Amino acid sequence: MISTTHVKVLRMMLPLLFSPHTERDKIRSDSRNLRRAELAHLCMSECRAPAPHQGPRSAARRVHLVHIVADDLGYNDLGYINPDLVTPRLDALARSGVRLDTFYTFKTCAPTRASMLTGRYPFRVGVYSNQDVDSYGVPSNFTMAPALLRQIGHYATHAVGKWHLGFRSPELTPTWRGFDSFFGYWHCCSAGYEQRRFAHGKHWFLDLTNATGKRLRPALGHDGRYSAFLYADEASRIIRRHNARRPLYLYLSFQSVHGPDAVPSRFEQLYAARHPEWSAARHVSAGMITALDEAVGQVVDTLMDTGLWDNTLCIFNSDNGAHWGGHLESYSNAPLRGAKFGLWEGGVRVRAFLAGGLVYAQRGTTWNGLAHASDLLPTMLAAAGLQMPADTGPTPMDGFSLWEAVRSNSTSPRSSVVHQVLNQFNLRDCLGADHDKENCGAAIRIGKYKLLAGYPGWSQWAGDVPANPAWRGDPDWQRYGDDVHKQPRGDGCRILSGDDCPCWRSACLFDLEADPGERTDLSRTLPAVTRRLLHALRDESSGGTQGSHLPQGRAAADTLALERTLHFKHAFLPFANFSGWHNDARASSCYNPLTPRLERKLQRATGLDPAKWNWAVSGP
Ligand SMILES: [Ca+2]
Repeated sequence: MISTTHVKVLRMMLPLLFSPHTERDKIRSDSRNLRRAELAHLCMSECRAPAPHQGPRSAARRVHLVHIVADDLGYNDLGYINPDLVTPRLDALARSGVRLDTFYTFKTCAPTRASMLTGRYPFRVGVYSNQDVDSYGVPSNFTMAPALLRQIGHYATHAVGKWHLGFRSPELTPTWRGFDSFFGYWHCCSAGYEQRRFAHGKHWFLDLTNATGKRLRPALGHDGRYSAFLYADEASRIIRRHNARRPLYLYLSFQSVHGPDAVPSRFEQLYAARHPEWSAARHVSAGMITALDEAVGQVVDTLMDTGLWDNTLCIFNSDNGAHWGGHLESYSNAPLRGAKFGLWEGGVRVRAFLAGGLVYAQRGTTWNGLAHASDLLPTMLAAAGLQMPADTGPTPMDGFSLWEAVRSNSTSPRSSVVHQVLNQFNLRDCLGADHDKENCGAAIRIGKYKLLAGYPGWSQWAGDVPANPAWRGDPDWQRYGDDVHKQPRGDGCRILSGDDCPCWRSACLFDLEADPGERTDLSRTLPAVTRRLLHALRDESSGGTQGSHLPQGRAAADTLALERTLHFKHAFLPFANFSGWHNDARASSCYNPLTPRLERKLQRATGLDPAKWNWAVSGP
């Protein structure tokens, strides 16, 4: 129930008192950023732009589904948008497929992933923030994409890379959610070369698991391999071993280009040679994007070499916008406003495209229809010729199939996007002792209008490449460092008083067709539109699902896992035998390599025997 306090706060956050912005700068067109021909020589494997030998295949045939997710990739951070960047393979894929020009995600990782795999808005599955899956996960009474595809399409289902949808109890992990196999990490933040998660000071654990069915093994011996190629190699291995007579669903979720920033030197050197005027940090971050590009190219090559590509729908998207904290000269959402962790377009509007033989007839087109991460599951099913079952969970499906609209280049079936709601579940977090501003905002887009209420996140237009040198001396940015869980402090927003917070005392309204950079607040100019969107947002806010909503009987296991984890000083540990992974005495810094020698010492110190770590319980 909503308490009196919550009602008061809702009233405070959503008053119809308007204070328009006066800026009327026009957004820059990104058409200027057509990729330069001079980069063509950098194409690996002759930029194998997929060119199917035949037209689109019948959905009745085996349709392979390959979903490639980049982490924190900025809106301005692909070569076909920004010619400063070298991404020949992704450019070729986008140009040989259908670019989704108005594609939205959530503002952070886990909720977007919840949407992609359940077909619902994150709040509809109880995931309001990353913290919701740190503590719990997507409730197991929602059927995820791999389980659906396995049940109704007899798909082989494999997940590689980042999970970040719960690991506290086995029912929350990939191979209990319908994947035949999983090779990757449970949590939010692995690293380029070291597959482990740093948590709370000096405590760390290895976060790389190799799961087949209900058998889970720690994936040892991979430290030192760069994550993009580690996961591309695993994806390629799965593709090569796949029996092509069966449809394949591959969910490939890269660690790239999430921090910490690290990349093989050849990528860094590429940019050092091309852009000596850039900082060393920028050489690394740009190199990470090019490494991602090469890894995606490797996977596509394997799909082509094995003959699967011609009957594949390949989806590529980022999970949220780029963040700039600690990366002052790195990633860019230009010309959009804001960044990851925020509800401005820079946090939630990302690059996405469809590729593969299934979109052969539409190759080279851009589809401008409104699209959201929750649409990907219904779209995949439609592309595969499968009917969505009636019962896939306790809340309604939010996603729409975009398949026919994309194929016919017609209007989107979607007319609105709910970016975030405000209800007792996320207000509880934002009014807590920590006053977590990140959870104190809501936003909705209906047609061309977008309304933001509460705290929308860091509210500037930064991230152009190269970064504004003036920021380098900003102490707020300096302090921000690499803590990706906090907003830059430079926004001046004092949330309890509402001072200097755009959209806090009065909701903001923007016309995204005329003003995609969200520079001109129209809330006073168009009060009727503002009221309509406020009412819609309030209606949606009443439909949220409680976080930590776990089915009865599962909650006990989850609570146990959480308690045991807390016992180990908040180190995020897998649910099974995690005492064996605790080694705080030997870990002195965040990302020290887990060398074979350290690995052996760890095993001796803990009695860990990976061969005995196979742990299975009865599945659902
Ligand atoms: Ca992310």
